[in-house]
Amino acid sequence: MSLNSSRKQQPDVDECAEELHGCHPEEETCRNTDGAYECDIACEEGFQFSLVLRACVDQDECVDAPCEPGWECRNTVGSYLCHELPRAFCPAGYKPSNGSASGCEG
Ligand SMILES: [Ca+2]
Repeated sequence: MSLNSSRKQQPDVDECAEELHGCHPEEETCRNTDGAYECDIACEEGFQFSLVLRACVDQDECVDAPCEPGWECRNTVGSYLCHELPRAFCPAGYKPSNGSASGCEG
């Protein structure tokens, strides 16, 4: 039995969750991998570590749709903005709605 095959049979240990990692808590973020773990650069808020670039890059918060309905999300470097969308002018008895084709609902 080779070392490689015996390793595969062992369940992966999450060193990050178990606090078994050697990452520097203030400068690095522990990331569990299959059979090991890695220490990524800890990024400032609004940035995320890119495995491809090995650097902190802007996080696109808009993918999580953080703005209220009727507000448009615009990603910025290090943050994001919510812009209120122009509201439809609706006849009396109707209120603006983003879900309907006319932009109004009863
Ligand atoms: Ca951003």
